Amino acid sequence: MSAGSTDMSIRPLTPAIGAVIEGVNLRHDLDKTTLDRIHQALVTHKVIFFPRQSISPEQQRSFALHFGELHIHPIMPSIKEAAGIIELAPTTDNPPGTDIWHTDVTFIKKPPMGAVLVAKVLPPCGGDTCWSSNIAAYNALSEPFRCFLDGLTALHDFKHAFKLEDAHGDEQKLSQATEKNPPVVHPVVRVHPVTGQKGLFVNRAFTSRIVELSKLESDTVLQYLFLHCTKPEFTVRWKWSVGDVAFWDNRSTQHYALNDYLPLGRIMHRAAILGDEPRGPVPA
Ligand SMILES: O=C(O)CCC(=O)C(=O)O
Ligand SMILES: [Fe+2]
Repeated sequence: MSAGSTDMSIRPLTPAIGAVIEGVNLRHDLDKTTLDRIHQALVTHKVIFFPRQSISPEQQRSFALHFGELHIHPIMPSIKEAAGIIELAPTTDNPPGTDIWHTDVTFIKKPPMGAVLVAKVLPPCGGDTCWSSNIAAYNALSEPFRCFLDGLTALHDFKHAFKLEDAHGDEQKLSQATEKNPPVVHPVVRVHPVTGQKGLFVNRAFTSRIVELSKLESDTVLQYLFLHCTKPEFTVRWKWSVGDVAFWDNRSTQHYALNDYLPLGRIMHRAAILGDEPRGPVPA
């Protein structure tokens, strides 16, 4: 069945980031107009929420594939029902690694343009997720500081974030993944490929070093930027219900999954959609 976009409504949650989309059924095949409107809402609001959709892994995969190929994670296996969908199901013995502000998979040359996350099992309360707009964060900086950052590049490193426990103690898997994913360089300020807006493109999980600065300068500037990006004015916080779907623009945001529910269970399914190579404001 095909679903049109006539009933689709978009309700912004904050001026900087986040909107709720209703009147669209992600279980159906969506027509081009609807998909275009969803993509436009994604770029404008940076994270969009579709409440209580309850889509299957196959439907999640089909929806995500409208926007690009899915990323296959080097150490997090796909679920058996759908290649490219990973399950996040932390336990006390295997706590989540996502309670840190991060942009997904920036350790590759062409990081995901976005990701689609579905809530499968939730604790009675807790387990919210926060997103932050890197564009709002950039715009709030002073002009001289923005100019300084515009000319810089930074290393993003798989091994900065992933440790042995993330590979379930499998040393070989981790060392192979580390070898296959050497550090990559991205601009510190990214020009959004759709809107041309500038946004910060560094994150605490993967950005290890600003290339053009001394180690001390780099550490100091990065610590400031990591903190600055999480100013509440740039953020939105989502309280999940089972079946909710979040779709974020991974080119212009970071996110943080609150780890406040263990030992209770929380299961999420994520599809990360491959994107383009980040471009900076100053030609390389
Ligand atoms: O569990 C969540 O809410 C988000 C986890 C996360 O960082 C991700 O799916 O990329
Ligand atoms: Fe993430």
